[in-house]
Amino acid sequence: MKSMNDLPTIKIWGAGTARTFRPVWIAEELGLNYQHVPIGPRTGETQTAEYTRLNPKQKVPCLVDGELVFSESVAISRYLIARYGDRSTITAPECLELRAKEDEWVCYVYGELDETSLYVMRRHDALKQIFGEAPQAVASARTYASRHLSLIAAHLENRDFVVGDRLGLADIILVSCLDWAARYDFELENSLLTYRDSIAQREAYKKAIAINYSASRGG
Ligand SMILES: N[C@@H](CCC(=O)N[C@@H](CS)C(=O)NCC(=O)O)C(=O)O
Repeated sequence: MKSMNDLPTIKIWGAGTARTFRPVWIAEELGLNYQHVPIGPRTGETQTAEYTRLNPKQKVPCLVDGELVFSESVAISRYLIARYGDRSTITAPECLELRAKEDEWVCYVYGELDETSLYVMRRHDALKQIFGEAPQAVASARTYASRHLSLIAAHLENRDFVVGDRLGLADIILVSCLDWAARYDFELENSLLTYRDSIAQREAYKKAIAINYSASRGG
């Protein structure tokens, strides 16, 4: 738990996007003593020599934990849960079968909703100056995402969490994508809305939203 006297060894770099939200949310769920460095992806702050040494990809988020430095929102999230989580906060499922199911959902939601749909929409609309304007790609990514959102909505009928009966990594990735989809005016089905609204009541979620989106840095 946080102590005002301990200097944080954990630094989470990045703010303003669904990807940067994930590690911040987990750090808040875990009550970690961490320093948040709220650089934005499109502000030039990822291009500095200091940051490029940490993450040559020049992308956010990035995690520093003592000597360990790495990027990728899913990898960072999984690491924080594995290293600092327990049953009183957030943890990976104990049994192999449920861990496999969790992995299936994390890969599915990250691969199909985040990378293949929402980020494609972002690249070829808001970021069209960089990646090129492609209305057809944006429209087809929207249709594609809707189909997968419906499959996920069916899974979440009468369920509070994606896997098992506790908040887990799959929920962190899914809720961050649902928030993103809502910002892109997707009409979320009732089961998705109920699921997301219930998780959004968590104090750690609310705190992470305030921290991650306090300044508009999206990208
Ligand atoms: N797969 C990476 C994606 C990271 C990523 O693309 N981050 C964006 C912001 S959401 C970024 O830093 N973009 C800046 C750039 O591409 O130059 C993850 O999940 O962390």
